[in-house]
Formats: sequence, C-alpha cells, structure tokens
Amino acid sequence: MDMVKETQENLQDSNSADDYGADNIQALEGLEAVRKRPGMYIGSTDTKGLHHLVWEAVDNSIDEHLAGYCSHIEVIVHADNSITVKDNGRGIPTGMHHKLQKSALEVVMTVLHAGGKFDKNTYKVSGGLHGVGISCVNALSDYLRAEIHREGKIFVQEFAKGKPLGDVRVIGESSTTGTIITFRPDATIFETLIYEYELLVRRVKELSYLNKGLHISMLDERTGKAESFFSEGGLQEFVRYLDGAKKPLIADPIYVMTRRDDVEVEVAMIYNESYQENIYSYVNNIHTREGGTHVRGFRSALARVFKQYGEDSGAFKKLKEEISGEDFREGLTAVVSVKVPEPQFKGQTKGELGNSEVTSIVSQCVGDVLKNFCEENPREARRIVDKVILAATARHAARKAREMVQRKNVLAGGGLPGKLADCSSKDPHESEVFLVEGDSAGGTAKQGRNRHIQAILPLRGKILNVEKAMEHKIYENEEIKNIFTALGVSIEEDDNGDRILNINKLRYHKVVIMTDADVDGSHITTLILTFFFRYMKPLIENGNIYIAAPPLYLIKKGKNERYCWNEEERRAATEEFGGNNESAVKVQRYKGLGEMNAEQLWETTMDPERRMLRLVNIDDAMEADRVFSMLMGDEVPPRRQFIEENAKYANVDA
Ligand code: 0RA
Repeated sequence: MDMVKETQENLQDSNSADDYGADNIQALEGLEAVRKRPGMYIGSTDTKGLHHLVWEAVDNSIDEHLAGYCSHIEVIVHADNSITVKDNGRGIPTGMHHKLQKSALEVVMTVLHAGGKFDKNTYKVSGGLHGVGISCVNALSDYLRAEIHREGKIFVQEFAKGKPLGDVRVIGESSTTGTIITFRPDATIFETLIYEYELLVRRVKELSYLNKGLHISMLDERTGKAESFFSEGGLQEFVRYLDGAKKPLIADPIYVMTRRDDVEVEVAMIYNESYQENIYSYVNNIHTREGGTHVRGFRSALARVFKQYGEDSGAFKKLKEEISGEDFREGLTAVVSVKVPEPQFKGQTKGELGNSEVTSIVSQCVGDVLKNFCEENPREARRIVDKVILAATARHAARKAREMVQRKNVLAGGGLPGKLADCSSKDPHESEVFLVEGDSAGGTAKQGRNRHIQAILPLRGKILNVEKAMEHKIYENEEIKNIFTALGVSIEEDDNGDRILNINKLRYHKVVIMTDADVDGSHITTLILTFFFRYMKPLIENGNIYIAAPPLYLIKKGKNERYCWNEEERRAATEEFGGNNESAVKVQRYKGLGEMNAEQLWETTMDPERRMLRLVNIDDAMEADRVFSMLMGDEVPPRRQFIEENAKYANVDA
C-alpha cells in the first residue's frame, strides 16, 4: 500500500494534465503497418488474437490502476461481439498536442506506441506481444469509440479501421472521471469474431488476484451472464484457490510483498501434503510459462533458508541421502509475481524472464521473509523440513524403482508394450499415437486408423490415481509403464539430482488422448492430462499433446448426413435438412466411441484431413490438475460441491 501512495505523489508533482505534452510521445509509425501485418503486433488473427484485443485494452486500465488512480474495470461483450472496456481512472487526456496538432486522445489512438511513457512509475510491458498499445486495437477494429470523462465533461471521438471519423467533441457534462473504449474487431482481419466468455472470465479472475484491491467485472450481453471479481488478499487468496482441496501443511500462506530498487516482488506460498510442485510465475501481470530469473531467485531462497534451518535445528541428522533442490519444493504451491520496469523476455515463446538483476532481488526478499517465518513458526518450519527429508527419501526410492523397471525392460529385450499397435513409420515427425480409453474402442481405432502414421495404445479403465500414489508406485503401474515405453521417453536426473524428462527419443510428435464424449470420458481425459502435467510437462510445453474431438451428433435425412460437434451445428443442420418438416430428421446422439464403427471413427475423429484436434496448452493442463486434485483430494466439501455443480451440467446435456 505504501507503494501506491508514493506513486501517486510522484505523479501529482511531475505529471499533471498540462505536463502531458509532445515530449512524452515518441516513435511514430502508421497504423497501416498493423493492418498489413496484424500477426506481428498481436501474435495471430485467430481466436487468440481476437481475445488479445481485449487484453490490450484492459492492460491500459490496469496500468492506470497500478499508477494508483483506478479501482474499477468493467468488460462487456455486446450482442454483436463488440467489446467495451470501462475504467474509472483519470481518463485519457484530451487536450491539444501542439507538435502534432491533434488531441492527445487522437494521438494515443492513432499513433503506435504513443500511449505509454507518460509515467515512469508504472510497469509497462515493452517486450513480447503485450503493450503494443490501444492504437493496435483501433487499427484492427472496423469501429472504435472512445468516451472520456474528465475535467467535468464527456469527450467522444470515433474511428473506423484506425482513422478518425471526426475530431474529439464534447457531448455532455460529467461528475466522474474515466475511460470507456468500445470496439468491434474487423471481420476482414480476424478469422473468427466470436468471444469466448469462459476464456475472458479465466483471465479476468487471474488479473483480480494479481492486482489486489482492483474490482473487475464481466458482463456477457449475449447470454446475460455476469461475474465480478475482487481480491483483498491478492496472491494469498490465489494460492489457496490453486491449492484446491489439498491438505495444507501450514496454516496460512507465507507472504512476501516488498519492493527493492525498481522491482516490486510479491510472493505467496503454501505447502500441502501432496508430492507435487506447482509454481506459477508472472512478470507485469503476464504469465511466464517458462519461469526465468524471478523463479530462479525464489527457488534459491527456498533451498538456502530451509537447508540452513534443517541443519541448525538438527532435523537433517536423520537424513541418509543427499538432498536436491526439488526436495524443497515437494508439496509446494506458490505464485511469484514481479513488476519490473523494463522486462526482457527470452525463450522460444518469450515466456521466460531474462533480467539477471531480478534473481538476487527476489532471492533476498524471499530469503528475509522465510528466515523470519522459521524463527516465528518453529513448529511449522519443522514440518516443512521433515517433509523435505521425506521427499529426498522418496526420490531415492523412486530412482531405484525406475532403474529396476528400466533394467527389467532391457532384460526383456527392451520391446514395446504388447498392447501397442504401432505404426509402420519410424519418423516421429509424421507419427501419432492415440491413447484410447478401453480395449473395445481401441479395437475400433485399430481398424479405422492409417497404419502408416497412426499407432494405438489402449488404456484400461482409470489409470493409476496419480494424486495419492507415491512416485515409486507410478513406475510399477502397468498402464503408466506402457505410456513411457510406447512414447520412448524416460525420467533421468541432472547434475543437481533434479529429475528431467528425456524426450530425445520421443517416438511420436503427436500424442492424442481419445475418450468418450461423456462425463466419464472427460474424467479420464482429466486424469491423463494430470499425469502428463505432473510427469511429462515438457511434452505439453512443446505442444505434443492433443485431445481428439469425436462428434456429438449425426444428423440424417434420407441420403443427407452430417456430423455435428455442438448444439449450434445441430440446430443449423436440423433446420437445413428439415425445412418446415423437422420431424423427418433423425438425430443420433453419440456418447461413446464404441457407438461408431471403424469407418465413422476414422472420418470424424482420426483422419488428419477432417478431424478436429484440440492442442493442450499448459493452462488447460494446470486447470485439469486443479480439478483433479479437487475430485481426488481428501477433503470432502469442495469435492462434493464440485461434483454437484457438474452433475447439474451433466443432466442438462444428457
Ligand atoms: C495518458 C496520460 C494519463 C492517463 C492515461 C493516458 C490513461 C490511459 C488510459 C487507457 C485506458 N484507461 C486509461 N486511463 C488513463 C494521465 C493524464 C493525467 O495526468 O491526468
């Protein structure tokens, strides 16, 4: 809170409305460039790019919140899929920009990268795809309206494809301040114009945890759905939410909120009784999938402080095995969020923070708080180091089990699992393996497949409950061993004793999970995804894991036949085939893969030319992991609530 106040004072004496002038605006570039190569600015023109427009607009309002001037943001999806983002900040300045002979508002809206730089105390994102500015949204919208409440007036300016339709005009008086941006994405640019409510809500909720004290609400006028979010505890509430129903090892999250140099560090962490490590990291509110220097600093503080405590308290006398960094992270759920003035993003997907100065800053800040925690909570600290000892012991047991399984496999000729129907190609680039629920659907898939490039591995029933199982048990499980050997991946250890997945010999670049399109099937998908999330994360990160999408309906009338994947398609097909005689149309509802014959399964679900596959990203897997823990966890109330909620949906769609 101190930080916000300080920011406000700075702003008031250095950045009054009058101050905001030509000097602060640089980098002139035409919006035509954005329309010509939209992908360069917003990543893509598919659904992801479409949603990116919303985040670009919301980011501006969040910057205003970070500067200390905005407490409420509202996102509205209108019936025609246009979007309004509204905030109660200071309002974009509307005064004349002398050098450019335009209003500041028009400059912000029509000049690339002009929006930022007015305030050195906020954390703008320069790298990556974020922070390209509201002018990009304008360029890619066939209509945009900016309404500003400021200085007692309401100002409006409208645009089409980035070009002003007129000057800023005053349309009335106002007793508040704020910015209301409404835009309609350009149909000639985007492949789809349909906004996904769930996707928007997921990020809005995340943003509310990452920016405590900020109210963000969502309204979908297409359906009337509305939700609003507000987090008082910020990351402390976020880790509790992420931890779901797992049994906590300590009563409250350990919480760090400090600022060193220009870097703001916020961390919340909790230990639970599971064996999993979940660290989520953010830089300037952007999720850093691959971590980076902030996560490195966090990990080093964790190992340093608890190692010291384990030694000083005598707990490590029990220790028979050498200890590794990851032993300190078993059962840990943490969120590491930093705000950095000039972040550098690295890595293939720019999902890794590169700023080297951040490592020691985070390490120091977190280290100080952890030392304090140990001094003030010796019993909880002891529980944590005892768990570290267990983790080291279990890791050694798991290594033995793994080595044993691998040795046995070598002795048995190192062959592939008997249940695997392999493909004839040996080129992983073109090869795919389908993990199919049940032997009977496996049989159908075997008949239907393209045997040159498609392999089938049937999985029996529910694979091992990975939540409860100790790791060494995992390697003794038949189905899981089959997955490891069929895929050709193995778990090894690096120089620090930390486990790494060796994927050099991955035999298929596409791994497709294929289950029934019913509630059971979706549970099994969750289970398998959770397994991949926990034991084969690099495959998810590399984009190797897919989910098959079998159709839900077959609509028939006479010779006309059409597969449908959702209600909308079903309605359209029924109308199209039936005209005013819809009763002549036959609707067949598919629930199981077993209801299709080999040819149907091929043409709807397996044929690379016609099928739909959903690429699994790490967020899907994260969510699967959370849902799974909730279903399998020991604590009953959230699980019951979850099942009841989902049973409702199950009935509706049956
Ligand atoms: C430039 C300067 C000032 C505020 C903003 C931009 C601003 C931009 C957006 C975009 C969405 N919401 C926004 N709210 C504010 C500060 C001008 C002043 O000193 O009053």
